[in-house]
Amino acid sequence: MRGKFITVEGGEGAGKSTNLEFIRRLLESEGYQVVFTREPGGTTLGEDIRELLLGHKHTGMADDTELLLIFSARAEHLARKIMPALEFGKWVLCDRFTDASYAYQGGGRRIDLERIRQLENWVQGGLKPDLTLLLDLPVDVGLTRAGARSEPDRFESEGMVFFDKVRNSYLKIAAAEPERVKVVNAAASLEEVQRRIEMVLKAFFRAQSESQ
Ligand code: Z5A
Repeated sequence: MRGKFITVEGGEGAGKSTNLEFIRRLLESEGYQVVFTREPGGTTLGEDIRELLLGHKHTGMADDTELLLIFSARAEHLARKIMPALEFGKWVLCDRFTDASYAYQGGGRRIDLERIRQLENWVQGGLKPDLTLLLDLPVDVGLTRAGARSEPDRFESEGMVFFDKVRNSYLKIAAAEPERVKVVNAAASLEEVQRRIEMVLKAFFRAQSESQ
């Protein structure tokens, strides 16, 4: 049986890295084989593209270039890693996916959403995550958390207005697809965030076993 595809999304400092390991352990404790990966990246070629996107060598790259690089990395990721794993029955846990393109390139950079949809259809051919956890928190809280870390990358160097647009885009996606996208209040304590994540995942596991 085909595996399930779970993605985790959120703005700056939302706690994706902090919670991904927790999610992986929950999936493994249910007996699923998990492939853990990220975007942009996930393959050798994809990680090279990630360096181009996040590094400061190409500051000021055209918005369309950015979008096309992201979807190039995604095409490679799907062909080499995600699809083979799902077809083998493994569960794929991915740190960001196409919702991030709608939020950052669509919302943040104001690229026409229809263009993004065309690329999504071309590259993914109908594949969507089965479940997306959206870690949501006010932009200023996230930036304060993220600010405590190392040198900002090319995206992290954007300002409040950009991240507000990103957050609003993510929330619009969640409102449009409530079955797939589950919003978790990431401004809460880590214990509370993980309690909510666990509730969402347990409900998802139950739905899987009922549908078998
Ligand atoms: N991007 C794009 O534009 N388009 C696309 O299609 C895709 C991506 C796929 C790389 O993402 C960039 O790519 C991203 C968008 C763009 N740009 N940005 N920015 P990334 O996922 O690698 O980078 P990131 O968003 O900066 O994620 P991160 O660095 O891994 O941050 P995080 O995972 O959200 O946060 P964290 O490191 O887990 O937590 C931040 C701090 O908060 C840390 O000190 C934690 O200990 C603390 N924390 C976490 N949770 C809590 C709670 N609950 N309470 C208190 N403190 C907490």
